[in-house]
Amino acid sequence: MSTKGSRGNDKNPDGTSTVPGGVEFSRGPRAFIERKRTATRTFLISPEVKSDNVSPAAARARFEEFSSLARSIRLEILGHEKVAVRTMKPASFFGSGQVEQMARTFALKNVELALIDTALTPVQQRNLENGTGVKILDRTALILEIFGERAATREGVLQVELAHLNYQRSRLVRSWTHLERQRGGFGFLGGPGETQIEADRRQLRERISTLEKRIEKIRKTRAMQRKPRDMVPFPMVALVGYTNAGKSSLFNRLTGSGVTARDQLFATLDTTVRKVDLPHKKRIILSDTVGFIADLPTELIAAFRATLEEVTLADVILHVRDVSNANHETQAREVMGVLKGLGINPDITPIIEVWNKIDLVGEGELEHLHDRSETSPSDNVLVSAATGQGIKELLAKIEETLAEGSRILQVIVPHENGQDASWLYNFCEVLEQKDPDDEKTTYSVRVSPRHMDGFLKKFAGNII
Ligand SMILES: Nc1nc2c(ncn2[C@@H]2O[C@H](COP(=O)(O)OP(=O)(O)OP(=O)(O)O)[C@@H](O)[C@H]2O)c(=O)[nH]1
Ligand SMILES: [Mg+2]
Repeated sequence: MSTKGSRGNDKNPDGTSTVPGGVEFSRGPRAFIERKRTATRTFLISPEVKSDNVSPAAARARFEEFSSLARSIRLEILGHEKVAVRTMKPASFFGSGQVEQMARTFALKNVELALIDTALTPVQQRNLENGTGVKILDRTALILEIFGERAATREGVLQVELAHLNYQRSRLVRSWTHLERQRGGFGFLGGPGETQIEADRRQLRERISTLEKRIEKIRKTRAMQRKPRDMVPFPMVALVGYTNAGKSSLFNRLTGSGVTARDQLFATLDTTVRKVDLPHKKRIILSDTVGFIADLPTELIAAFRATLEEVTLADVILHVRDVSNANHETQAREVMGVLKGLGINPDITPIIEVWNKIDLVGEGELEHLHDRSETSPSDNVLVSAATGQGIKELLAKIEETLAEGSRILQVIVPHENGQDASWLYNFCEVLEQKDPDDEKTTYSVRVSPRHMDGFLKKFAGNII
């Protein structure tokens, strides 16, 4: 955050410029947390809202998770407290007594930043900053911050920046007021004029639109690269799941590669794809991608659409669950919610649940999981990416699922319809090309359920 009174286009000494809200307008992803030599002195607050009716175990898991989130970037954590909230106050989220108490604690510990595990409205954020005297960030901002630190590829960096800007756009007014206070204004100077805010809005909009165009360009290039000729005929299988569930470990186990897998939230941001041979030599393209989390900011999901394309285009989805985590049921629901938001319909794209980390659960619990798996309506395979247990069964299940849903059809394509033949190569598995003559070729293709509609629209009259 810049505390200089610089407006819109002023350049900072490091070549970045300051934008509305006092946030650096650099080329990299936005940072809400000041980059400085010493780690920011930070205090964590986990509000427990009574009306949310969260079980004690789930509240504990959420508390731990928030702590891990905050610890995954460079901050000096001075404390972490639960604060019981009877009814959420629209003005400041917490009651006034609680805000005063926080102000005392923060002053005593010389806190610079408080992270609150909830989504705050801009008004609540401002009032809390005024009431406690420290900078306040909510869960959304923290997650955006983590993504900002992790983003390594060009696409990742652009996507995170886009998400940051969209988040900021809704907070433009707040940010200005906040900045005024930081400048030590006495109030009589007045806030920025409407014209200035409008100008800043326009500047943000322009930057957002530039970013969207750049991301789209990268996405198109990637879509072309994703389908080199030797990969085209193979079905796509995507790993999805809560962050830290073991997607990358499983990816490595299945493909023999070495993508980063570590005990860290959001270790993976970018998508990796590799070929894998199934037991009967059928080949698939497997993709590893970014993990999900409870209350994943909508700005991030929107910005990461390009990265998540492997998931939306998949023929089969592997939903990896860490069954050794006490909260795995809630996590699974969150993941299904995000998938739904991405437009994935389990009736069209089959989902196999991969119950991972069984090496960490006790014998009794394992038995219980086996029972549950047998009675549950979903397709589940119990595995351990760490020991390799269950991997053979998983591969067999993928093969079975791919075969189940698809149909093999013969279709005649007149040569004048060259694009129709490329459509078959792009969206079906071409098993055979036969009987070519001067005018036409017959194709034998395997069509997955998700492409059946498109296939019938194009070829209904030419099926033999
Ligand atoms: N004991 C055990 N640990 C596992 C297993 N699978 C993954 N892990 C560990 O769990 C942690 C997270 O694994 P990752 O593979 O990075 O998880 P991820 O789902 O890719 O996580 P993000 O990329 O952060 O979303 C790592 O420390 C792994 O070593 C397993 O089957 N058993
Ligand atoms: Mg990963």
